[in-house]
Amino acid sequence: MSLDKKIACPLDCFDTCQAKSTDGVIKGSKENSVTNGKLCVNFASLLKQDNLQTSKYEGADISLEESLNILEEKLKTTDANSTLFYKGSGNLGVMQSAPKNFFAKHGAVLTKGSLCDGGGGAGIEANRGSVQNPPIQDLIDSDVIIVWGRNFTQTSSHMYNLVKDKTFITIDPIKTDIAKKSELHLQLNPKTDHELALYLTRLTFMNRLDDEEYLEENSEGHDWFFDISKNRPLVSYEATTGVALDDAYKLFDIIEGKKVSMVLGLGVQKYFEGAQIMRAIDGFAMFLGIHKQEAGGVWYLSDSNYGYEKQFAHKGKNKKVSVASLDFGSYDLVFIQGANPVVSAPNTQAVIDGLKKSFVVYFGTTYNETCEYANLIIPSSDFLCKKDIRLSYGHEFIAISEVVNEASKETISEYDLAKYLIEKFSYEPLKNEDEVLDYYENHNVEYEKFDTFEFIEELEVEPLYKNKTDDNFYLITAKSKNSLNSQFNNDNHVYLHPSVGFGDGNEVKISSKYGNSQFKVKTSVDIKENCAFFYAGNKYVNYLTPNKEDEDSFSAMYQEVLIQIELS
Ligand SMILES: Nc1nc2c(c(=O)[nH]1)N[C@H]1C(S)=C(S)[C@@H](COP(=O)(O)OP(=O)(O)OC[C@H]3O[C@@H](n4cnc5c(=O)[nH]c(N)nc54)[C@H](O)[C@@H]3O)O[C@H]1N2
Ligand SMILES: Nc1nc2c(c(=O)[nH]1)N[C@H]1C(S)=C(S)[C@@H](COP(=O)(O)OP(=O)(O)OC[C@H]3O[C@@H](n4cnc5c(=O)[nH]c(N)nc54)[C@H](O)[C@@H]3O)O[C@H]1N2
Ligand code: SF4
Ligand SMILES: [Mo]
Repeated sequence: MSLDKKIACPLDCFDTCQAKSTDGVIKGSKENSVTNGKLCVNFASLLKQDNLQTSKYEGADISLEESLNILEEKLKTTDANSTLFYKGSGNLGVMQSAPKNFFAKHGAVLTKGSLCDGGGGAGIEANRGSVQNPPIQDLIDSDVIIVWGRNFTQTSSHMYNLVKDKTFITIDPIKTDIAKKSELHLQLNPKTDHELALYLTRLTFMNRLDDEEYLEENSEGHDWFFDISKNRPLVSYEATTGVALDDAYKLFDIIEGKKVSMVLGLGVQKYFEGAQIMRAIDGFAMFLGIHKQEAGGVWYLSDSNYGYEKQFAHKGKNKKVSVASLDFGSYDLVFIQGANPVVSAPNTQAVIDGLKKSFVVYFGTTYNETCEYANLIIPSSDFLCKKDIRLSYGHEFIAISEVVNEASKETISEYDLAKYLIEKFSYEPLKNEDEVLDYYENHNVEYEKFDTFEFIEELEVEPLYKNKTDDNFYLITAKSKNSLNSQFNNDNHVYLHPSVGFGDGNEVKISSKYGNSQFKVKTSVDIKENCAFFYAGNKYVNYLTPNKEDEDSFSAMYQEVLIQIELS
């Protein structure tokens, strides 16, 4: 008789799929209603991937034992204040947090903020106290879904599958796949989402769709928020957002009397004032009464740890630096786990210059671009060899991983590496692995609607369009179906609308005030004329992006930039 083993997809993705292995054959689980028996192309790539099998020191193969000795020695001879722990999201299992426990106890410098959803999360938290998604059934039970700054069909294909027959409205500068399936596409100018939210709030009032009594009882500051929306004539909103009044009215024709959901993504918040922009959008949703319905609601990247006690938490007085603006070069020892900052972090040139100045330890599963600058490489055991649990930022289900394959003796899991170091330094031991996993498996988190919704009462957002000329472009990046951030199949093209004067195959030099790089052009009518589009994971796009933090959450703001394009 065959025995199924559970496998959680470890990839950084809303869907958090549950797979299973039966006699060595891996398939999506049918018991998990979001996975519903299917896995995706990125999971297939993950299974086929060439994983690191040997440690390397200054380019030469060494044994795991030797590499751990070098690591220990380096940690002992380097001032903890000059040691940086940097963790990415290559694997989102809960056990990935074990090494941070060691580095926290060691007194190393840690990071704060995010390369991902930080600004938007700070905005929702300011409005509602926490970033939690409603139960997935509420999405399934809604009639109309407004997809706002999210590449819904690509970045959460399983969640999309559950609702694919609904009526969609998409708000995105790019004609994405979901925009093409939508009854209405508002192809707004980048970084005008807060203005569109105010414009729509105004129209909500004009259409008498707001509920004064509900707002009085459940929120604070709605009158202020409404006042801001009244400060400008509708035609001025039309001009800056690029959304015609007729189209804005259409939105209300579609949603009137319907149960409405909003599915929000990263696109709206990749800017300096990302939190304020998100507060305005979420404020519009509240003004419209989305939270008062028995179905529907607002979905973003929820805080997947919400309601859980962090099992590897250590309360230390560690210095924390912004992940968006840190300088690798100011540390003597940099430990990088599950990340590829040379491609994924902002300002690639600054990342490379910094890494060259310090002793870099890379702990990961694959040889990526960052490994080129690593002095020591330690191979992590791959996900099929590790016990783990994945919490989800898309929906409320968790996924479980059992050990399917035996790990090679030359690789080590995150938990075992942390345990090893903690023993060597005689720090307080980690919680037992099974105890940690049991906790997550058995702890239920309920969705709690907010107590009081706090509207943003003043908005101060510096528009990018102020400095936009006919000669420069907005920079847009979005995830690709065939890659997971910098993992798997990278596409290094720049995509431009055919009307802007560059042809397919043209070689161009693109520059911003942060740097420049060469790209090959592909044209597409799906790209708004004033935008240059790149897939996340493009090896060169982050030469152009700012290594600066947003105003609220120490997080990256990849799109707070205008770029110039010339033939090279
Ligand atoms: N296949 C696949 N799935 C993934 C990932 C992957 O790499 N590949 N990555 C995972 C990760 S790490 C994350 S964080 C999530 C993110 O998933 P999403 O939230 O979908 O993030 P993005 O694809 O970055 O951007 C979403 C959309 O925002 C639009 N956009 C850009 N600028 C603006 C703007 O100013 N206003 C508006 N309204 N829209 C704008 C873009 O055109 C894009 O369609 O996806 C996860 N899922
Ligand atoms: N311009 C631009 N830049 C972006 C984005 C964007 O939209 N535009 N998106 C941003 C977002 S949303 C995110 S989340 C970040 C992601 O940025 P990162 O967190 O740096 O993610 P990746 O670049 O995918 O690199 C992950 C690495 O983790 C390693 N890995 C995989 N599995 C394991 C494991 O089990 N253990 C260990 N130790 N290592 C493992 C792999 O070798 C892989 O190279 O990128 C951000 N960068
Ligand atoms: S959709 Fe996301 S969670 Fe599901 S298998 Fe693909 S990458 Fe993994
Ligand atoms: Mo992300």
